[in-house]
Amino acid sequence: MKSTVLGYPRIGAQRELKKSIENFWKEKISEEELFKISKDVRTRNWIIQKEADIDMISSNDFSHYDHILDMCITLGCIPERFKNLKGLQQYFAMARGQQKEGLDVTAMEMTKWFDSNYHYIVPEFVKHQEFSLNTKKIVTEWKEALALGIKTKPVIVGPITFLLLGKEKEKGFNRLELLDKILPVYEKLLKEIDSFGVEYLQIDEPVLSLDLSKQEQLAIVKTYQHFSKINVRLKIILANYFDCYGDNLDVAINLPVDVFHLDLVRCPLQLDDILSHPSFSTEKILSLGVVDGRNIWINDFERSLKYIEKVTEKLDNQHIWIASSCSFLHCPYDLDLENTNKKIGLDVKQWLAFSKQKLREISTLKVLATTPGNEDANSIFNENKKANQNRRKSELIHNTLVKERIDKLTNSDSQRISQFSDRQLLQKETLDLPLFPTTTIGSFPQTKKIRQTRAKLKKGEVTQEVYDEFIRNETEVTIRFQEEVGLDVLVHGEFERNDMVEYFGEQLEGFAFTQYGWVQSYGTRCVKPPIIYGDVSREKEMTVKWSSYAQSLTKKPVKGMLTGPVTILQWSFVRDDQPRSVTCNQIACAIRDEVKDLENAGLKVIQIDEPAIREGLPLRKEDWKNYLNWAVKAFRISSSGVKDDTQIHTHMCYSEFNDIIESIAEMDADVITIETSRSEMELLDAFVDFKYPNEIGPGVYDIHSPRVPTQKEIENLLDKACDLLPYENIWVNPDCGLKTRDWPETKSALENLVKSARSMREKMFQLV
Ligand code: THG
Ligand code: ZN
Repeated sequence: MKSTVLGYPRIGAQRELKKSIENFWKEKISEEELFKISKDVRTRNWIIQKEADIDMISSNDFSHYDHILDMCITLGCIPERFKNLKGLQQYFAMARGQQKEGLDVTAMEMTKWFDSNYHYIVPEFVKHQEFSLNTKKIVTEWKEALALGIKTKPVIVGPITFLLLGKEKEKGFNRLELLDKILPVYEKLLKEIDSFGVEYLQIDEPVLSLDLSKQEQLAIVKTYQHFSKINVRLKIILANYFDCYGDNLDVAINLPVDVFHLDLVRCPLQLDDILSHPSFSTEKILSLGVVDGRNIWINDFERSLKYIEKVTEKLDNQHIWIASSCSFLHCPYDLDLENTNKKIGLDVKQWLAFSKQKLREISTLKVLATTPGNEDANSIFNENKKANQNRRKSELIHNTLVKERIDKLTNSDSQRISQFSDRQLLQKETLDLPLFPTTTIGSFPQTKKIRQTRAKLKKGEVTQEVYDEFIRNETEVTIRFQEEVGLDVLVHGEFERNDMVEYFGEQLEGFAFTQYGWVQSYGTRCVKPPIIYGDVSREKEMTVKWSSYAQSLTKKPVKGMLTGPVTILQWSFVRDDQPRSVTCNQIACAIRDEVKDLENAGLKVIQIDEPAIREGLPLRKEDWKNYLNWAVKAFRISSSGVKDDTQIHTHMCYSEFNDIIESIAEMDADVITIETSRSEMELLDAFVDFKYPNEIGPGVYDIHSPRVPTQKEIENLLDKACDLLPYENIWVNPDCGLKTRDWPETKSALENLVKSARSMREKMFQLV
C-alpha cells in the first residue's frame, strides 16, 4: 500500500511566491531572485510531504502562474502573437498580456477550472497548429527533488483534457483533430522522462468527470493505447477527479494504465461500480481518493476505512493506494498557522484540516489499514472519531429561528411585484439615465496603502476611527473621480472590503474565517474562503454605512454592492452535513434583509453579484436542472423584496452563458453586466439567440490586464453589441471590478469608456 497526493498548493505557506512574482513584475526583484524563491517553495512542499510519510510525492505540480499555461509551454502550443518573446517574459505575456517595450499583445483567455474557484489559461488552437516538446520545467523539478532524495511522480495534464479545455481560434476544424499531432509530442515526453528514471507519471484527465461524446471517448482510448505501446518502463497513473467516471467508466476501466485514481469524496458510489465491473482487474492499482482536496473538514476515518476494507477484499495491499481526492491546490496550507480567536474558535478548529494536516490523514489511514495494531495511529483514530461525533451534536451549528424562516418561505418571497417591462418604465423615470448608461462593476483599485491600513487596523496599529476616516476619504475621492470622468451610476469603491465573499462572511453568523487560509484563484491572486460551519443569519446591517455615505456625497445614483447567495456559497468552504441548497437559502434570506435596508437608506440601484452561478453547475448535465432551480430561486429570494423602481443589477464573469441563459433570464435582474471583452463579445451570442429581454452591460474591456483599451476598441465592441441587441438596453461598463488595477490605467481606461459611450449616443441621435 502506498500513500499519495495528487498535487500540493504552490503559492507558498506565507504567499511567498505570490509576493515575489508581483515584485518581479514591478521589476523590484530579478528573475534569479524569483527563481530562488520558487525553488524554496517547491523544496518546502516536498519536505513537508516527505516528513508526513507520503510515499508518492508529485513534481511539476508547481507553477509560476497556471499549470495549463505550463502545459502550453511544454507542448509548444504558443500563439503566434507571443512568438517573438522568450522565457518568463513570454510566459507572463501569455498570462497577462503585455503593453511595453514596443509590444501590445493581449493575454490569452482565462476561465474556471471545472466547478472550482481556480482559473486556468485557455489553450489556443489554430487549424494548422504545430506542437513541439519542451521538458525543461518537468526535468528541472524532477532533478531538484531527486537532489533532496525524493523520487517524485511528475504530474502532467493529459492530451484529451488539454485539447478539450482549449479553444479553436479559427473556424473550420475541431480541436480533437489535433490529437494525431499532439500524441507524438507526448510520446517524446514520456520517453524523455523515462530516460531519467521516472517510475510513475500522473496524467490528469479530469474531463472524464464530464459528459463525453462517443468521439471524445474514442480519443481517450486511442491516446492511452498509444501510450501503452511506447517502449518505456514508467508506469502511468490515470487521474480523474471532481466527479464519477460515470458513463465514461466502461471506457476508462479498460484503459491500459497501471494506476486508476478515483475521487471517492465527490463520488463514493463508484467504488461498488468499479469493484463489480466485468472489466475490473486485480492487476491494476486502485488509487483511492478518500481525503477531500476541495474542502477543509477533517476526514471521517471510520468511513474511509470502510472503503479501504471493501477494496482489500478484492485487491492485495500492493494494489491499493490511499490518496487525496484531487490536488490540494484548492485547500489552504496549514491549519497550525491559525490562532484560535473569535474568528475560528477551538470548537471549530478541531473539525478542520488544511493541506498539511490532510497529508497526515492520508498516511495515518495507510497505517490503520496495514497495521491495525499501531498505537499512535489508533489514538489518532479515536481523536478523529470524537471530533466528528461532537461536530454532529454541536450546538454551535444549529439555529432554530433560521431553520423556521427557511421552512416558511413561499413563492411570493421570490417574486418581484411587477414584471420587468413595467419596472423598466418606472426605473427610467426614477433614475433618469442617458442612453448607453455608464457604470463600473463595483470595486476601485485596492492600493497598497489601503491594504496596509487594513492590516494595521487588524493588528491594532490604527484605531477604528482613524481607519474609518481613511476609508471615508478614499470613498469621497473616488466619488469625485467618477463624477469628473463622467460616469452615470457611481459606486463607493469598496475600500472597506477585503474580498467580496470574505467581507460578508465576516459579518454573518455561522461563518468562521482564517488568517492565512489563502487559496490560489488565478496567477498570483488568492482568496481566503470563509468557512460555513453552522446555520447562517445576519445580526446587523453589513454595507449600509458606506453605501449611504457615498450616496450622501453626490446627486448621481450610487449602486449598493452585495454578493449574491450562490456566490457566497460557492466561494466558501461549505458544510458537508446538509444540502448546499439549504445553506444557500439561509444566505439568501440574510442578503434579502440587507437589500431592503439599502433601499430604505435611499439607494435606488443595488447590485447583487453572482459571478459564481455558472461554476456551481454540477459537472454532469443530468444534475443541472435541480441545481439551477434552487440557485435561481435563492437569487430571487435575495433580490425580490424591493419596490419596482429600485433597480436590481447582477454581475457575472468567466462564464459561457449558452447553456444556462434561460436560468439567467429567470433570475430577472433588471440589469446584468457580464464579462465579454476577452472573447470579443462572443459571449453575447447566448443573450442574442435567446432574445434576452432585460438590460445588459457587456463588458467592454478586460480588467485583468493593465493594458488600457482605446476609445476606438471600446466603440468597436459597442458597435458589435448594438448589432446584436436592442441599443436601448445596453449599458457600458468594464468586464469586472477594478480592484486589481492601478489608478493611472483605471483613469485612462474609464475616460476612454465614457468617451465611447458619448460617441455612441451621438451616433444614435444621428440615426434617429
Ligand atoms: N473573490 C472570491 N473569488 C473570486 C473573486 C473574488 N473568484 C473569481 C474572481 N473574483 C477571481 N478574481 C480575483 C481577483 C482579485 C483577487 C482575488 C481573486 C485579489 N486577491 C488579493 C491578492 O491575491 O492579492 C487578496 C485580497 C486581499 O488582500 O484580501 O485581489 O473577488 N472569493
Ligand atoms: Zn466579475
